[in-house]
Amino acid sequence: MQTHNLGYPRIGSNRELKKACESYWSGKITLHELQSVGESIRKQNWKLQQEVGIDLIPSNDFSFYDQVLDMSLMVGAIPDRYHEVILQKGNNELDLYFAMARGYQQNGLDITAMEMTKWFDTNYHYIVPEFRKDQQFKLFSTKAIQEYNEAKHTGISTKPVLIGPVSYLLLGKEKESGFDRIDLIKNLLPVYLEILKKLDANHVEWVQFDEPFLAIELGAKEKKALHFAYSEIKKVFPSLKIILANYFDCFGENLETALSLPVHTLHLDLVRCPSQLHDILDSGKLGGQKHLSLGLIDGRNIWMNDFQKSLFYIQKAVDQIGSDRVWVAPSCSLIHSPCDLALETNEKSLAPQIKEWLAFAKQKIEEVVCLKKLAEKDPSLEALEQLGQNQRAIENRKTSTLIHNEQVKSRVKAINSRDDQRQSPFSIRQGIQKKALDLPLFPTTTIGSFPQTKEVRSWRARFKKGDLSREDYERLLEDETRESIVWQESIGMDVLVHGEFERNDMVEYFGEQLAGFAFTKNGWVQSYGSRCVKPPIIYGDVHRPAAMTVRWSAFAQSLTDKLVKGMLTGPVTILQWSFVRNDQPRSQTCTQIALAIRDEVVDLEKAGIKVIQIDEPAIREGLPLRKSDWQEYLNWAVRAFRISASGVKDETQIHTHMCYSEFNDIIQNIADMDADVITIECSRSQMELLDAFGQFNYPNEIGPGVYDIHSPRVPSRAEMVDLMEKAKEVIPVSNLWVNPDCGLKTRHWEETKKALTEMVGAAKDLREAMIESV
Ligand code: THG
Ligand code: ZN
Repeated sequence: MQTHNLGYPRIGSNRELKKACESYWSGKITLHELQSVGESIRKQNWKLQQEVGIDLIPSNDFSFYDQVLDMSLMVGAIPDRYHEVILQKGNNELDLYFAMARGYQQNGLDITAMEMTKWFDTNYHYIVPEFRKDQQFKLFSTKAIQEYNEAKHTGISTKPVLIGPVSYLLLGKEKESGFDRIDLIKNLLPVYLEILKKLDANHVEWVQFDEPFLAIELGAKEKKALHFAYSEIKKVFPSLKIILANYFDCFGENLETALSLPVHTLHLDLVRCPSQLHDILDSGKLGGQKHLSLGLIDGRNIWMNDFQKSLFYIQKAVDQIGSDRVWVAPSCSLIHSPCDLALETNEKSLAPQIKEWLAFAKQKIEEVVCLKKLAEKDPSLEALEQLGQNQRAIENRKTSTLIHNEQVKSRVKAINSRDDQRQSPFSIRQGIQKKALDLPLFPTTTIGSFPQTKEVRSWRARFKKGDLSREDYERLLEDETRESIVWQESIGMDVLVHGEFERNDMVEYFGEQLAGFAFTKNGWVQSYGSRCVKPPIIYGDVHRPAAMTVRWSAFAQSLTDKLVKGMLTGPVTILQWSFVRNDQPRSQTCTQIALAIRDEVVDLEKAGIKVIQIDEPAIREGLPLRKSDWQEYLNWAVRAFRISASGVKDETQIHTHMCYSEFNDIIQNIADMDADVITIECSRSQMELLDAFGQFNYPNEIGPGVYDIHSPRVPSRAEMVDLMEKAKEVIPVSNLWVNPDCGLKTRHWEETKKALTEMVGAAKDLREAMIESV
């Protein structure tokens, strides 16, 4: 039996890489200094895994920005618009790479970044490869080979990790019509062979190919491409040992395809799909050669492994195929885990009793090694002791009084069919709200957050450190809020927001105030590029001990006669962006959060807030990978939102907000959420998205984002009028709102003020045009 790891977090346990990249981008350190930070992180990760005792350690799992972009650079899939950058930057590969990731505005060039999208059902975003009809590939960057050699110099023979050629193509996007990107496999494969040839020349023994699309329904063409690619590789490199990794779900209907590929080892995610071990062993199709890598340690969550359960699976595999053909591993790459639990020493945010139940990346690889030791014939006393400790912690978690709250459980049980219904249907509510709120046509609003300036961040940092008293901190926040309210009034905004200056992350902020949540000081996980999130940990039954946002919303409302919108994060998004307990179904946890948010909504209404937004940007990304599992998820997710929104009177207007377009396939479910108003992102797709809403006859009100907040560019009044004119063609005028397409937290005040002033002007123009046309 052997152990291996699929990938180690590269951001650094103190976010060294994030800091180095951002310093390099702002010109504070040199390229050379950045390179040496990368080198030191790689070395540390290799050494750490070696010391823990991992048999086969990955390389090329490091990345300065994203592993898919790394692959694009390796196979030379560089969109034409970056050729100017190559000319300016000579052969500086990393600057080209960052230009592709972040765009390039220098020396008279203004080149847009490549698109970014979610990596399967994670909160990690990758850079989408762009393909053209006549796409050519050629070996460009030799990163995988360099890193393999670098590790070898430190005395470690690593296993380079590459995104498999089929998944790499499927991850990309066709940038023109008239071809199917999977057909590019013939062009692409020779470059993969070239990479392998160079690795082979350096005596590589193992290569890991990630083909996570094996967890999703594949067509005949994709299956054929898999056969083609891996047969060719086998032909050219008959003795190369390939580990083919699938993760995040079952092989399912792709199992036969996977079993028929000429690879040395298949990696299975036994956390997401434990039943597949049985399916494979009993299929009779594994043959007498193939090895199995058992992904037993959860790479997507922070809970300690249940050794006894894992040993059961290991034993089963060993019994049937023999110990020599079994690997023990994490379920997927550990980039989705925080780095090191040992850094969490603050007992206030993470109680020692809870910490005892957790494992971060470093602890997870220790678990992998410990499982191997325990599965050996005569485990050492030390290993047995660890097993005992593990069992005690698992038992203690099952029975802990910290987790279970009977009141919460019985409240969930008592939910009835009226609790997820507003008092009247929308058609009636709309009239009541029009009267109660007295808004003009094309009402203007924003999504909630205003710029979080350096000052605002520094107040919070000082307050958290204890360098600023609570009174002083709150006074500063009140001043900032007052200023924002006065300014919104001055430009004639219709529905104001308080600005959310008191908040850090939109999930963390609520997690910090809800019972059943714990948090870390340093549990960072990469979200995209240098950006990280610190997901809260939901360990127990969730409830809301006290009002969370009422103080700030009520304060803001007290400053103005205009409407101030209350701002909440919805239950599905809180669930999706947290580490969720694994001892009950996610739907159960989501319902508990929904009740807590419902309490907040009701309290906001009591405090005189008449418009309340419950953000659900993550509802789409929570979709299971396989379409056949969608409906079940959508049923409970939509119900959770409705529970959170339905405790109020008809005249209270509930808004929701979603980012990232692509709603076409779930539009019925979005309508079923029954929010009175939905604001959506669609300025980048020039209102294409609205066609879906129009064709569907979306019944409720909509605010199609009229400008892209992801760029500092100030949009003109005329172009926003234009976009709304397009919206008018598909949505009734009485249902339309005017707003930007997302929160303004990451923008600066200067461009925010200009853009919103233009936006309010655009709404005015639209109203005047309506009067003239009567
Ligand atoms: N919160 C959470 N998850 C998310 C988002 C979020 N996932 C999807 C999307 N938004 C990801 N986008 C971002 C955008 C910015 C940052 C992180 C994820 C970001 N992070 C700061 C950083 O890395 O410097 C740290 C934030 C902090 O100090 O708390 O800017 O909004 N949960
Ligand atoms: Zn958004």
